[in-house]
Amino acid sequence: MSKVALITGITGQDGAYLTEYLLKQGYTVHGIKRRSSLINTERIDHLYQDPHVEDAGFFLHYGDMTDSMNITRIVQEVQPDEIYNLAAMSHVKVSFDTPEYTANADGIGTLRLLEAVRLLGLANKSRVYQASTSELFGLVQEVPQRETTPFYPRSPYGVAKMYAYWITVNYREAYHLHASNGILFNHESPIRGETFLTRKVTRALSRIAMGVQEKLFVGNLSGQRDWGHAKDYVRAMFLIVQQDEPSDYVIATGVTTTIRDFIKKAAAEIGLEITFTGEGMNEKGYITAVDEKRFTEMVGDEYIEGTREKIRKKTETVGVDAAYFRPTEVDMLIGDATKARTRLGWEPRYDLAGLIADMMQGDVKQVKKEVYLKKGGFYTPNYFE
Ligand code: NAP
Ligand code: G4F
Repeated sequence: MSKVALITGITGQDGAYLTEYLLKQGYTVHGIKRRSSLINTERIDHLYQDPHVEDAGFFLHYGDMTDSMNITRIVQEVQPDEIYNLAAMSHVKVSFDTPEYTANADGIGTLRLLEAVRLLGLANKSRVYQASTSELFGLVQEVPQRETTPFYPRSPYGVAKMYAYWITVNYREAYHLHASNGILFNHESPIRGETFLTRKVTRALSRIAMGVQEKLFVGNLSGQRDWGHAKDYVRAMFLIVQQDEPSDYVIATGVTTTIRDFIKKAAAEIGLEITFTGEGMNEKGYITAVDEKRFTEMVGDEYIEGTREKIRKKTETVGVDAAYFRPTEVDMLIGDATKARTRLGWEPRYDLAGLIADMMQGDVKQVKKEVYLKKGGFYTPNYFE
């Protein structure tokens, strides 16, 4: 009999990679998706299996973390061996706009799931993974951050996730659930949501290179993040759940990079040199050189003249827009994953260069498709956020 996993947040970045990983391990996977007015299962469509087929191993259920009865019913129906609670309103900036909803879905939602396991008498059967976050460290009290570093969240999202972290620990201690927190630092990929910083950058640079976007607007350029690849991080989730004893683990690369440097590195991946001048709101980024061989290989020679012109005319390519500042910011994150390395034997396979290469390739391909459609006279949306 294959093991049964239930994944909340299955339509998200991590949900998609984890589903793929677990299916490869022979698991039967059940996922909770929200009803939306348009189909939003793009990240998992390649994994879809017709439920009418006899040996189907992948099932989707409608649900929402704000609905206790729904969560309880699904847990009862699925009787999972492992539950990965990945569902969340996961955008830090948006959490300032929707603080109550964020607390409900990200904080109380975790309680709903744990309580379902307890009330259904599944405490000895269903292991729980809780998607905790480096946002818990917020105004960092120690560098680098490890499992023992005190928390100081800096957003409604961070505070909601702090509740979720501690309620997971409490259910472990009170009811002996095999419940663990993965304190994951930022992890990205070609299927990262388009409004998170890395994807916004790789997508915008690809569009700028091919002449379908003029400029990239960002907020705080000096923030620092410890960025890893989501594929490595879902492997860590799985390893955490397989341990005999539940525990909490920091998952990070141990390397931190400023947003400014991320932009420069992503541009360099396609042969563009970006130079920043000025400070604060007046900081601006310009394309100052092009490695034409690299650019031709990665993007195509038909776009080189447009790039040369941007260099000649000193076109502003990156600008700062205060709309992207947060009321309270997390300035710097860098994780120490020694516990995960020693106890789980987990090591990231991607470094930042590998992550950027993967993301830039993904977005150049996407934008080529966009350009192709535009040339064919079809409408393509812009999606600026
Ligand atoms: P994501 O791409 O934003 O995916 C979030 C998922 O949660 C989506 O499937 C979303 O559904 C679902 N969801 C949101 N609200 C829900 C609700 N009320 N009920 C049911 N489902 C809901 O996030 P991710 O990057 O994959 O991250 C996965 C988890 O890890 C999240 O809990 C996040 O907070 C946490 N985390 C992420 C990182 C990171 O760097 N990626 C780091 C640390 C922790 P829709 O598709 O319908 O929106
Ligand atoms: O990509 P971000 O929005 O990610 P953030 O805020 O670090 O949160 C992500 O990682 C957390 C783990 O630490 C997760 F828990 C959370 O769910 C999410 O996945 O922003 C990264 C940095 C911030 O300092 C932000 O202020 O980039 C800065 N930034 C500058 N300009 C921007 C922008 N962020 C976004 N999203 N958009 C901008 O234009």
